[in-house]
Amino acid sequence: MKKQLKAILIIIPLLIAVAISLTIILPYFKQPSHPPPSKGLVYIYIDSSIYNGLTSEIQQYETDVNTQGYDTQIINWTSSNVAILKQNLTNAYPLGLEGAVLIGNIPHAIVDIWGQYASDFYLMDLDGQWDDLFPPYGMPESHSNGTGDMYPEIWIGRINPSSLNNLNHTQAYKDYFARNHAYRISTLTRPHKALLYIDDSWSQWYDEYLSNFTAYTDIDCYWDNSTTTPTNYLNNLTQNYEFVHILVHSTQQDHYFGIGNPPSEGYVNYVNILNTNTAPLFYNLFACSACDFTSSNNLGTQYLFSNSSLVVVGSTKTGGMNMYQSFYDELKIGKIFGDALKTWFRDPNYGPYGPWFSHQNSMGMTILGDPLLTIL
Ligand SMILES: [Ca+2]
Ligand SMILES: [Ca+2]
Repeated sequence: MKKQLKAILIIIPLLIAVAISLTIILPYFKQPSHPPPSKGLVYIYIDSSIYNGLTSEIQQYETDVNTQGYDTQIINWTSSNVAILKQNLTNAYPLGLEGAVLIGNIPHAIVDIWGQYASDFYLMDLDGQWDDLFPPYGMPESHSNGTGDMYPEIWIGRINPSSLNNLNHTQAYKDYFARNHAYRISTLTRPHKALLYIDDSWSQWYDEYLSNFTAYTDIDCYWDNSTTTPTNYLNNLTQNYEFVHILVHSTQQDHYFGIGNPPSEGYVNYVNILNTNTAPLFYNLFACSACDFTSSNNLGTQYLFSNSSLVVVGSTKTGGMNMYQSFYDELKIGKIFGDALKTWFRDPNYGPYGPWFSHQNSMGMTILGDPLLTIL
């Protein structure tokens, strides 16, 4: 018995020691878990003249986009030639390019299709044909399928405060990237609530707009003609909304409320946006030319570099996103802004194959801000 007891007393600690050792050692022999497949490739172009001042911001941004699941490439860009930029994007498409973020003065195309305007759609449609047929050369007048189609293959977003003469550009970049990171790590948040603001010319269809705004269930909708005024709108911009969609007449620098020119209810201009303590994070401006980023102090850029703003969707020309369910259906399920806009372009009611009026209204669509963000 004594021998047996001795043996047990020796074996038990031995077994315990082996068990402890195995729990420490075994994990090292486990098959490494596979990382999730990449969501694709994102090119981050940065204007070489501002790169050195923003290296830590760009590094953080790239890390955040990697964390989101994308492969990235930072491209220190010097050329002012938009054709070279487009070739660069076209070359990357077979490598899995999903889209590009353009930071600073990265070239843009001017097209001459239903007016002359800056077109980021030109950079998004990589396999369609854009023909420059008539002088002045340098502005395509014709968009066709070519050997591909007229749909966008990739998305584009611009982060560039340089059209504004009323704030410090370096600080504007730093603030933008700080809040972009803050949003991504959930230290910048808003209640999941939206403002739908419909001025007089569109108010009769308010119920359709409201039903198309599918990304939100909690929506404050203003559509009564005498309620929708500059003062009321600016006051609403200080409220704690996550998203604002506005339908209002506009130029690059002024929203026109009411009817006529001068507008019966007055203006909201870029100075008003600059001086308002805006709270929302995201804007969709159905407001002609408000996102013409080539125009000094354009409204879209002013919204983007105000307070907490992260993304402004709008048009560089007349039009914008009129009916919009396909866009908001995508945002609702957590798609990024870039993909949501790409899907909207494929909606048979809008985009390049839609009826001519919707088609021409969609040609100037652009994203100011980070196209990789989601509302979820
Ligand atoms: Ca295409
Ligand atoms: Ca009104």
